[in-house]
Amino acid sequence: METPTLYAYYRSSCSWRVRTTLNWKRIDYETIPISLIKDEQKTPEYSSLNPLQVVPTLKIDGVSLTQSIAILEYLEETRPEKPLLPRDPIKRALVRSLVQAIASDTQPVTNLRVVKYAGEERRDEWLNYWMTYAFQRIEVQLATTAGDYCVGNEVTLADVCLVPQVYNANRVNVDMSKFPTIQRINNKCLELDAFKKAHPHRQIDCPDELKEN
Ligand SMILES: N[C@@H](CCC(=O)N[C@@H](CS)C(=O)NCC(=O)O)C(=O)O
Repeated sequence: METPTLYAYYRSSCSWRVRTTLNWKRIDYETIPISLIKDEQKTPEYSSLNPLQVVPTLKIDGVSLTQSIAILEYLEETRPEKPLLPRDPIKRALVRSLVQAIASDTQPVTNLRVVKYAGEERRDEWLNYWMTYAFQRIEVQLATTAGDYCVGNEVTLADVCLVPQVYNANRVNVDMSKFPTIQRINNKCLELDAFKKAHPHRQIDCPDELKEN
């Protein structure tokens, strides 16, 4: 079987979700960096793989898959070992609710093209506002679902989505002391190899000044 190829940007939270899931499920893959700073997501070559002109794209099983959550669900359905969705339908719904709170309600308003349109001079204030807003609500939701991780004591897709969002929040100085549950879960996930290996600072396209081993 051909090795899957992930088209990704080191700092993209959506790319990080896919990296963590591939690592968690012990799927070997190659990375092809797509620089969002250089607008490489808009080149004709890349657009032919991903007409949405965003990262990530995962080439796997003879197809190019787009949309990180669709990719995570595909990996879960085709590689069910080391599951990231609970068996219990209620818990699954709780996981998917948190996934959407991050992937559908939070990341889109903090995305590069949205921030550019809102105005570069407002960038950090805009990002800080929307991530603080989201975390205030997610922290309350986690009070009813969390154990060691977002939903109970097993790692799920909710954790996979939460960790990159916390990294982004830290970049714009969101006051994370207001969100103790989110912080605790984030720190616990970052002790796990799958999350550590997927960290932006360990990617081949990470600039030298940020790179970690
Ligand atoms: N819903 C998409 C969002 C993809 C997305 O917005 N990716 C960002 C990086 S996290 C991107 O490529 N942004 C480029 C741009 O806005 O031009 C997914 O989950 O894959």
